[in-house]
Amino acid sequence: MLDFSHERKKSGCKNISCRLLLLFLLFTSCFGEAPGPSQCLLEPEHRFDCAPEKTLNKDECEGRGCCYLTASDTSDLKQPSCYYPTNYPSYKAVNVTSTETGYCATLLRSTKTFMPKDLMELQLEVFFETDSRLHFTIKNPNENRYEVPIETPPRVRSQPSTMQYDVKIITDPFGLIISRKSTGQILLNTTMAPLLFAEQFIQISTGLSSNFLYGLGEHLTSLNLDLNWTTLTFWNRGLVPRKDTNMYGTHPFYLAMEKDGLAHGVFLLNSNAMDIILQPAPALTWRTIGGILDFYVFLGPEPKTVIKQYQDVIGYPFMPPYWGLGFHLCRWGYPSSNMTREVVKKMRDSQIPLDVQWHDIDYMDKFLDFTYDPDNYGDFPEMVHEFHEMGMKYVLILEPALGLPQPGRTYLPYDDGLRRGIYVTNETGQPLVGKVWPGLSVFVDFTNPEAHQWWYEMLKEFHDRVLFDGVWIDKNEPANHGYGSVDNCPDNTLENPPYVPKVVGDVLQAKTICASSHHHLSSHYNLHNIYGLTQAIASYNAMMKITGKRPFVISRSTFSGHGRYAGHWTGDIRSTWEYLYYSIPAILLFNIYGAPLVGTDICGFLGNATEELCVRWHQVGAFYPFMRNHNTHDATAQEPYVFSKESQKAIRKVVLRRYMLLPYLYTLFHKAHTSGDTVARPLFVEFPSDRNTWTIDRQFLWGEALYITPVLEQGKTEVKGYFPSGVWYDLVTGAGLESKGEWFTLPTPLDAINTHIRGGYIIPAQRPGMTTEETRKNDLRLLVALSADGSAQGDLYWDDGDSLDTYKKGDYSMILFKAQNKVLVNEILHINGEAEKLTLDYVAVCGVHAPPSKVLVNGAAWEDFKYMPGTKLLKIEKLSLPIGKKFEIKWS
Ligand code: MIG
Repeated sequence: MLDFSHERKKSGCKNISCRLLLLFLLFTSCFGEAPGPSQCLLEPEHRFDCAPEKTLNKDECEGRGCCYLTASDTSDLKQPSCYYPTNYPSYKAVNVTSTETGYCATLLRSTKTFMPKDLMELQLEVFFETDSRLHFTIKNPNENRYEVPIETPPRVRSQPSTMQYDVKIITDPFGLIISRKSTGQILLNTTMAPLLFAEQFIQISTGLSSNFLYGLGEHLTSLNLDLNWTTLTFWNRGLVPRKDTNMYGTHPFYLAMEKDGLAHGVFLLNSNAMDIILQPAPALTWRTIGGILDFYVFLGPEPKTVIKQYQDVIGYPFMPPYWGLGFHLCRWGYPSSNMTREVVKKMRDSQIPLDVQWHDIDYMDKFLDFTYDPDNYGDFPEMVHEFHEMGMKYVLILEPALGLPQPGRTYLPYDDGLRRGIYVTNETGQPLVGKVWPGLSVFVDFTNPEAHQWWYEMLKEFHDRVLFDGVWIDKNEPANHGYGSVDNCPDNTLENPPYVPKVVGDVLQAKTICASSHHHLSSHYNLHNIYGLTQAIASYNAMMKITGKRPFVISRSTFSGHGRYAGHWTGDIRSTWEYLYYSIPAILLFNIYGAPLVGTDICGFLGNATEELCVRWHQVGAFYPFMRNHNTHDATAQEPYVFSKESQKAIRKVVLRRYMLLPYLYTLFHKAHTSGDTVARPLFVEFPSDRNTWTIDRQFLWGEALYITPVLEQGKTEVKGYFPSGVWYDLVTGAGLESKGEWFTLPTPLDAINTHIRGGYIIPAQRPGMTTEETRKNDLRLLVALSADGSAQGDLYWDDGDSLDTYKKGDYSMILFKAQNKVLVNEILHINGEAEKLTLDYVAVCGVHAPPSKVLVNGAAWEDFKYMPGTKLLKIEKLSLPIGKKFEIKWS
């Protein structure tokens, strides 16, 4: 939830006023003194940029007390030409004291930096929150600065003896060194470069434990980040994703591998415009232009636990409705309700499952929220009703910007919002006016509780007319088609800060609203990056209240903690093979950020997708946690049915495979929701001690057990895939692949994608139907993948699929499956409701080495089994065993 009260957490430090102390410090160091040669003797990769805001010549650089390199010295590297000497003045820690929860110290600076308004006094507080979570803040003790208003856990003191970390405070110059007790590995070391903390410029650097770093999205990157002088910029922006630009979302969290396969994570809870600079030392610099330094360090020690510990702070993901995991279809440019009906009809005729039909802005009347086009969508409510009759759901788009009423027309939502004062305002206190789809538009301020109430009422009133099931919130960076506002922005330090992160367009106002515009909680300058999050929270809560069911919200803009309320799609990607590849790291990273319901537009959004690309993209997309095909209005159609019969067949095959696996996928979402697990999972998260996995991002897992190896290149009918040590069974044939941690070349014709079950696991599955509603009524299947020693296990979470808090209320079933010594049994941990109707029909056991002569089901001989000697697959059929009653299946 948003913390509207905006109260600061109480400081654990006694209010030691350090002003007195300041008097005793001698201001002897002289600003502008050139450093001596020895202080400039630093390896190129250890040089930290002393000219972040502009290029400096030698005199200017040395004038600010830094070391200068001529162009020829820097030509071969991307290292900075002006960098800090080793003795660049920083802060000094005084009054370092132990407190009830950690440490406390005052940080004093005696020499001003090149940035205006240095804070000469700061307060450091270190909190030992849990054994594996350390929290520290650096802020102004004399005046409150903006802090991100998201709810974070209360501070509980850890027992020092069980703490996994050691904290060292270096006093002069000030630095913090955090290390892992068990190995001595340094995890965070801020002594590599000076700390700067000015009114609008805060910078702190750390060394990194290895070159393997993950996170810091949203950016278009591979899974592990490139440390060769990379700048990652955070200022949410609606822009076609490109490398090296700020994008839709902000997640200032990274996970880092340590040399021995252990992992830790660091989260900077700060929502101001920011650059994070990676350099090959390896080192990282956070450079933000507001707020405070609010850091969390997670000790893991496994990647899995790091991710969970991060989510302990930002919140676990919401539980999506079951239908949300089905196939979704959308495009910009459905001209009418009748044409949309056609689309659904053609999908049905093609026998490809479809759960959710969507609409883009086409349904709206003059692009206004909460309206529909009376001419082309006059029977809009009826259309939605028909989709429901077919067992489908319906999702529509909404914008955070409201059009001003056209002359001579009224637009009640706007009037109501105006009356209630829920718009972002400008310098003069009037609603700020920008330009978006409807033309002149105002922006809803979702940091205002009144706006949440208004949003709920508007959605409710519209929902009374049109029974939509979910909402798609777009352009909530927020996007403005112009710069700042139609009345320009004032000239002040928020609009033109002394340092502007490397945003596209060079200014903060680029394609968004004025930085100094006002929100209920603070300035847009501070709140910009959480705009999408606040709209997601409002939408989630509104839908929950309206439907009384689990909300389904998909948002373009995101911030840390987003996954608690909504999912995400990765925006306006191009229909190219390159973007198909980038979709994999993108979905894996959002899973690491605790927002597992994520996908990219299947076949790509911009440009014309070729048939081959589209088939391959559906194959990958069938394994996105959120699966939607969406397209822009001026590209050629890419709904599955527009393609040849063979291509449709290939797409049908993979969508059916997804539907078959939904019980497993749903169980993974339950685990994400209740314990901060990932759904789509990078290989290294499961196999951290196998270094080969650390860079694998063309293959990925669902949970622990399902491994996906797609073709991502044009014209290829085979693919090279890495398989960690163990046995992996082909999901289709059941054939085992034994790996010692090797690369294999897998034949993969156009109608195939490789899916393997990891030996040792059991996957619950179901006979697929044309919708999730239909599928959920079908018999269950168990896919048993025996490990080398002949054992396996898995589980199933099941409930009604859309009620709120089923887990909390006990309205669910949780069933374990275990195979060992040629016996498969279930163990009923909890049974309630829907699962009582489910029956198990079919069991496939992979890795049965000797042909069984008999099968016993609950002690009685069973005739319906087949053994395939070639693949060592045992199929046991026609079981019809109630899943909620104990069973035992034996083969020998
Ligand atoms: O300015 O609503 O990312 O999915 O189709 C473009 C039209 C606005 C951007 C979204 C895209 C959507 C489009 N929107």
